[in-house]
Amino acid sequence: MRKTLCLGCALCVSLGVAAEPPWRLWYQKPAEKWTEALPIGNGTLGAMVFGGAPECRIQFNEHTVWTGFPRSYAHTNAVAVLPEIRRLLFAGQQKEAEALAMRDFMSVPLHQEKYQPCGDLFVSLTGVTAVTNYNRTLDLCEGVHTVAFTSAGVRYTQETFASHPDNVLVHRVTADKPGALACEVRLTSPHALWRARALPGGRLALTGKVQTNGVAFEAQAVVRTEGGHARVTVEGERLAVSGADAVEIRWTAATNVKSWNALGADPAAVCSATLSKADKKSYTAVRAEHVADHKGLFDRASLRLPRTPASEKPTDERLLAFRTADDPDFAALVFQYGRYLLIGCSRSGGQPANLQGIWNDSLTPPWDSKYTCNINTEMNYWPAEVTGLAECQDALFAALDELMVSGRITAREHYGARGWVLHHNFDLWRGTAPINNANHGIWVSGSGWLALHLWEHYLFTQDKTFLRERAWPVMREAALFYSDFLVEDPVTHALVSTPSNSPEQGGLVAGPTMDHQIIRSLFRACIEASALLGEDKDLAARLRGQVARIAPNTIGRHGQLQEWMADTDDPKNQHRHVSHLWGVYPGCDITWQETPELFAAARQSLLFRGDAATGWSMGWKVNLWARFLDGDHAYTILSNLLVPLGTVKGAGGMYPNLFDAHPPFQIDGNFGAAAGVAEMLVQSHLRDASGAPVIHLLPALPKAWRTGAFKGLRARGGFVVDAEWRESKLARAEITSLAGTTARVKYGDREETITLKPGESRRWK
Ligand code: FUC
Repeated sequence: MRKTLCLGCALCVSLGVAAEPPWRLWYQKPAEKWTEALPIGNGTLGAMVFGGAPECRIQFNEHTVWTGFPRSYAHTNAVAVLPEIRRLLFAGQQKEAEALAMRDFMSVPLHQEKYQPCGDLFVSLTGVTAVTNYNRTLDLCEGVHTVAFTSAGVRYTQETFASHPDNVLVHRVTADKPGALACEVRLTSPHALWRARALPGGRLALTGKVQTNGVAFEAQAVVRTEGGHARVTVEGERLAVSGADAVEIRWTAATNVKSWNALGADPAAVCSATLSKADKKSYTAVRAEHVADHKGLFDRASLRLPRTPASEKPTDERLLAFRTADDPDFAALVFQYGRYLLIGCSRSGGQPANLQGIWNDSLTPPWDSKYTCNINTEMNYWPAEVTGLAECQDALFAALDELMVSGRITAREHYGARGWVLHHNFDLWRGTAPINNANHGIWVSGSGWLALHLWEHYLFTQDKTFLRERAWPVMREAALFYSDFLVEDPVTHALVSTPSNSPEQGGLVAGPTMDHQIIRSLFRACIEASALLGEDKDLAARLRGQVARIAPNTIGRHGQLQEWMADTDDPKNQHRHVSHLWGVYPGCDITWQETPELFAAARQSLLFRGDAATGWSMGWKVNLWARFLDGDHAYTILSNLLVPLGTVKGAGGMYPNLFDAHPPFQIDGNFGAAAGVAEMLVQSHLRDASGAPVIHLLPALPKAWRTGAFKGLRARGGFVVDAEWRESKLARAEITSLAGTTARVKYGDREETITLKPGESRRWK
């Protein structure tokens, strides 16, 4: 792995700008609301640190605390009504088709389950009253949250972090006066069924159940003290510490979930084993291993944009001022925060990032804090490859293996098809059937879209072993489903996807544009993968025959890209979903190079949809405007996202902790924004005539970013790209190959083909 340097190196010196700023969120008062608290996470445990004084609340999550239990959601023999639903749709009887589908075709049960909070750790400092010189900071580089304040002449410091190597949450309080530290520590839970115990030996345990026949959880904490006179006593359900120089609380949590389809694990045993392993290590060792692990991912990419006096403000004030201040560097902070959040909520061995990542304090979270796959889950992973966090997709890829198993049953029972299918949601129990409502729940492209994430991982890394062993089985069976599922449209004779919908627009139809773009892209990827691997030639031949027959993208009477087969788009429709633009981003079914007329029509559709929208929709539009090579428009939308919620009429924004506001909090907008910043700086989705990726440097640089530099962005073909620019012109770029392949490098009108050996770099001036 190539070593990445911080930008405080030669790059910045040559730019005449200061070293890379400290990537941090910081505040001068404790959090009162959850959306002011700051997130830490290791992919299996997540926590929100409030940083209060005298009492600090740390609300925490464990990734498998969900309502429900293992079950199949497939509707046995739903396929019996499929021909009639299709017939009704082709006959223009949408309402009848939806009514029939609601009756006989939907998931059983109709709704999926909810992601749940686990508990809260409270640390109350004794003797702390009036507080001065208060500061709380989340250091994104180290992944450590710090609170410091003074009370009664004593300076208190608290450090909190989530260690991935040790799977523990750690909170350490120190006082600068020996023996001055006294506190009470307790664990609680918002669930109805829970119990906490304090045990001799500085131990706390919390046990609980989400429901009697479902998930049972346990959290265990160990309280360690420093200082010769420190004492820890049991006070009811609490532990009381006195006379300490420092107090450290390490805690972990686990559930009885063995896997998506089995309960029966022993959470107490898992917690004890985790804590006793960590117990052998000093605080310094646990912290150092955590920081090294976190930096190993975080330091891979960096971005430097012009800093101004506004950049120095506390984060909440900076957010409030962004609209009127000159603060281009705020976008760099949001870019790095997006990367930080992905590291915190999606790691190997954990569940993938849900609608709130891994952070949720509510028993009834919005949209159940589950997985919505008609945009949100995919958007969560948009920054992964391009910003050097490919490993964070491991959790998603593991879930795909499981979804494939449950999705095979749905493919069979609902469509009589081979392969696997996922509709617009899944949960911990890997429900894949259509939920909620026929008009938007029957949408068959979740599996196709997510399978393309595996293909993209191959394109970015050129890892053929991954392609063969991980990607191909999932892609192949996803394609197999659509190959069986597509039917001929009686009017155009094209192959169409039916029944389905253009996400949350226009109800159940035959042939939404988005589906065709996704299925076409998946088929093309499978044809290429089959040739690369020398496997499944017959399937590839069949897909080749079908791909040419899938209903094409078409331009409608308003000059727009049609969202459906019929030219029924309403130019006044400003709905948040822009599904038919999938082919522009994240797909590349429509490009300025290959399909300029469709590209122009897609641009027109985006203009009709407008700028203001929910958080994630603006995140998508930043990426789309970057693909339309319009950096200023991308920046306008990004700027509408980087403001306090409520600033732009009808739009999302951010909470004081820079969580994206749909509203309410939904993490996809954070990831859409981070990916959008990267997409403005480098693109690599096009290919040249030989099939080599085109690395397009600064394709959508906004005027607001006159000067800047980035390091470590990734391009397809296995390249790492660094660049700097001055007065809006590329000053220098360095392209390093990890895979030893060829690329066409493009900046403005200048193009050059480079072929590099693995590890070799090429400078561009
Ligand atoms: C879809 C979107 C909503 C929200 C939800 C989780 O229903 O239309 O805006 O993102 O998913």
